Order: sequence, then structure tokens, then C-alpha cells
Amino acid sequence: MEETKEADVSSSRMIPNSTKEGNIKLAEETKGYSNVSPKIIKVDDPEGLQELHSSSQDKQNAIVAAFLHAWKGYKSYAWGHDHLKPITKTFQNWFGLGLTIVDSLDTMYIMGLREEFSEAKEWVKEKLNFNVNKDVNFFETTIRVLGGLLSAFHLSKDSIFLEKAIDLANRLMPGFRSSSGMPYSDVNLQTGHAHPPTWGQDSTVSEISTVQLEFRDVSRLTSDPKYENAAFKVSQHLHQLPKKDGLVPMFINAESGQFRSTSTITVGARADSYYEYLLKQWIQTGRTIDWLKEDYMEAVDGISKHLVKQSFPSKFTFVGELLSGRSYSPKMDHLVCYLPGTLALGFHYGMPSSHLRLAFELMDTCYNMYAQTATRLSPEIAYFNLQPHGASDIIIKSNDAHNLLRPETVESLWYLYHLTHNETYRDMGWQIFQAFEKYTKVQDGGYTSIGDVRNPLITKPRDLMESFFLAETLKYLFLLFSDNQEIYSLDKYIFNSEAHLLPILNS
Ligand code: DMJ
Repeated sequence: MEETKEADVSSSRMIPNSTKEGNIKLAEETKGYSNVSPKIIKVDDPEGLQELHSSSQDKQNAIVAAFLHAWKGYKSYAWGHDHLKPITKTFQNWFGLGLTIVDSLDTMYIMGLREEFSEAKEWVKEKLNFNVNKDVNFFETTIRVLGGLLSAFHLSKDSIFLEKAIDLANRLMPGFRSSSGMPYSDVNLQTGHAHPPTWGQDSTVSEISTVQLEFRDVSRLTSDPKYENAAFKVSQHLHQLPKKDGLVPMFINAESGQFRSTSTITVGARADSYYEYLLKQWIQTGRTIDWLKEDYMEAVDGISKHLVKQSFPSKFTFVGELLSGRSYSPKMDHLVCYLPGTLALGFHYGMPSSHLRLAFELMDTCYNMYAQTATRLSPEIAYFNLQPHGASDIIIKSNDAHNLLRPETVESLWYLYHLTHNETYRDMGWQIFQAFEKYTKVQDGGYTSIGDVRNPLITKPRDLMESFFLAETLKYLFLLFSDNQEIYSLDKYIFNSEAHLLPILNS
């Protein structure tokens, strides 16, 4: 039987100041929400709170130092390979595309790490070769590699990144060649052969719906509409499929173009960024395509109606799942924690204030998924207690207790800080950063995923540093402590699902 352990809850919740200066519209709209303003846990762990009052500049410096520590490990033991295995001091290859280098380019640019950026650029120029007989995941390669190259081009204006991006986009295009135009899961970069995943027949809905920002950007840069057309056809097709109040099943068949109707409805793994890219495509295209906005709004209403509940005893608002599309499960992936940020972004662009209220409530929950464990790190999956007499809101099962250095919570903290200037979001981010420092930092370089966030003495290092730790987690933390929030403003850029920056049309 699966072992379960209730998370340790040792602390009380403290209500800080409500929304401060900043976005005036937001401040006015949020006046009535003092009851849902962020709450921060006061932990009984002096080390966990150290330097809470140091300056934002000092904190940014600490985050840059963390990036350089991660980079040092990657450079020493994994250079040119996809990921660092920091414990065994070796590497892991997934696609063989130097993922960590390409995914990190814009983070280095933003952090002002000019030497490291030019070293990485040199590798892209001399060594990055897409003409390899290798099957890659269509979605992951699009968001991490194509997105990384496009963002590096937009920031640096160096043409090498655009050349590489166009080469890669051309090699990914055969992924769309199914009977329905819905992309397959995998594509061979040399032969163009595309196919379903080795483990099943269907494509994943979040994967096929999370490539449009990138392919549209390639079309704009090349003045060739074929990339945008192929990718947007997917969104148009999904738009006309039947849904449950805007909610989608997690699997779709690339040949028939039909959902697997018995698959789970979730905002977590396999469906998450479908919702994110509805909103972000609407913004990227200058807010002119009404059905993208309407589908997004319908989906948020569907999430509120079918998936959102509150736990006992602390009334944490969380997003559960409908197993087989029907039966409610109070399970929430850490991946869902992108949602507060997306909801806040939507509110910034005119969505109803109920979206912002949900964002505040979910942000509090996501932060508590960290603050209420003994390591102050979130598990990959949390279950929420729906029994009125239960002692603890958050239940962590053994198989779900790992932490992969994921970005979603700090991503949302940045969106909420960027839009409200409420310092509490920075305090939350700083506590999370300190926990990464304490439990995932590896002495000779790099950070490692861990197997158990519940036990500070036995965290069970899993020996992998995924590229998104550098591309997203550390980038969003760095931006959270930036005293100039205008440079990378959400009015100028849309951030893709891997935190790569693409310009907004007419911004
Ligand atoms: C990243 O590759 C992207 O953020 C993706 O959208 C979801 N999974 C990882 C990070 O958790």
C-alpha cells in the first residue's frame, strides 16, 4: 500500500499589507480583496529567514551567484550535453542538443553575464547541429530550443540565433503532417519522420497547443506565413472541438483529430499550457482574435466551476482534477502553479476581477505547498484534505514527494509582484530560493532534483539539473528582485512556456 504522510504544519499565517502602489487599475480593483491578500508563513527556522531584510540588489546578486554555480557544474561535467548530473559529475542526453546552453542564453543576457553568454553563443555557432538522425519531442524542442534561440535573437540581435531558429523550425515542420494537422509527439530532425510517442497512440493536448507563440514568431521574422499557419490550424481545430465548459481532456489522436474523451481533465501535467497559450496568443496577436479570449474566459469559468475547491482546516483554494473526465480528485500538480501568474496577466489585459481574486488565492496555496514542508520545498504533487475534521490541509504521498527544481511558483510570484509591487511576493520568493540553496545545491557545482521534500535529513538527491532551472526558475527569481520592472515589461514581451521572451505585436 502506498505510504502517505501528512505535511508538517508548525506555523501560523500572517496577513501583511494589502496591494501597494503600482498598477493603478489593479490597486483600485483589488481594494475589496484584503481577505485574499497574500499571507506569509512565519517559519520556526531562523536559517530559512536569513537575510530577509537585505536589499533587492543583494538578493539579485545571490541569484546570479546561484546561476554561476549551476553553470560551473554544467561546464565542468556536462558541457555540450543536455543536462548536468551534478552528484555523479556526469551528463544526461535527451535530444543531444545542448539543451542547457540554449535554454540558458537569455537568462545570461538578462543577468548581464556577457562572458558566459558569448561562450554559449560560440557553442551555438560552432557546435549546435540539427542535422542529426534523432527523434526529439516536438513540444519540448519547440519551447526550449526554438524558444531559446528566438529569445536570444530578440535580445541580442545576433543573426546566428535567427539562422539556427529557422533551420530548427524547418526541421520541426514535418511534425504537423498528420491526417488532421494535429502534431505528433515526436519528430526526427534529419528524416522528418514523425510519429506518436513510444508509450501510446495519442498526442498530449498541452504539447500540441503550446507551440503557437514560437512558430508565429518565426513567421514574423521570416515573412513566411507557413509556420504560423500550421501551428495556428491546431488552435483553430481545438477551438471547434466539444469541451466541458471550456475544459479539455489531456489526450488527442493526431490522425482523427479527436479528444480521447475518457482522459483526465486537469490544469496540471498534459493540459496545463493549453490554457496559458489561449491567453498568451491573444496578447501576442494584439488582442484582435476574439475567440482566443472567449475560449480562455470560458475555461477559467470551467476551472472555477468543476475543479476549484477549498481544503480543511485552513481553506486553501486549490485546483483538483476530474479523473476519466468525471470523478473529482483533490490532486494538484506543482505544474498548476503557473496559473496564478497567467490569471494575473489576464487581469492586466482586462479580464474580470474574479480572475485576480483566484490568482491571489492560488498564489497563497502554491506558496504554502513550499512553506508547509520540513524542507520548505514543494512536492511535485499535493493532495488537499476535503474532510472537515482533518488536521492538515496538504497531504504528500511518497511517490509524489520529489522536487525537480521546477519554476511555476516563482514564475507566478514574479507576475504578481510585477503587476502589484507587493513586497510579500518577494519575501515568498526569497524563502523559496533559500530552500533551494539549502537542500539542492551541490558542492562542486550545480543543483540537484531531490526525492523527498518531507525529510531535511534524507532528501534523496536524484542527480539531475533540468535546463528549466536555469531557463526559468533562476530567471524568474532574478526578475522578481529587479528594481526596474520596466525593462522586461509584460507590456512589451510575452514569455513562452519556458520563460523565453517574444515581442508583442504593436507593443
Ligand atoms: C518546463 O519545461 C516548462 O515550463 C513547461 O511548460 C512545463 N514543464 C517545465 C517546467 O516545470
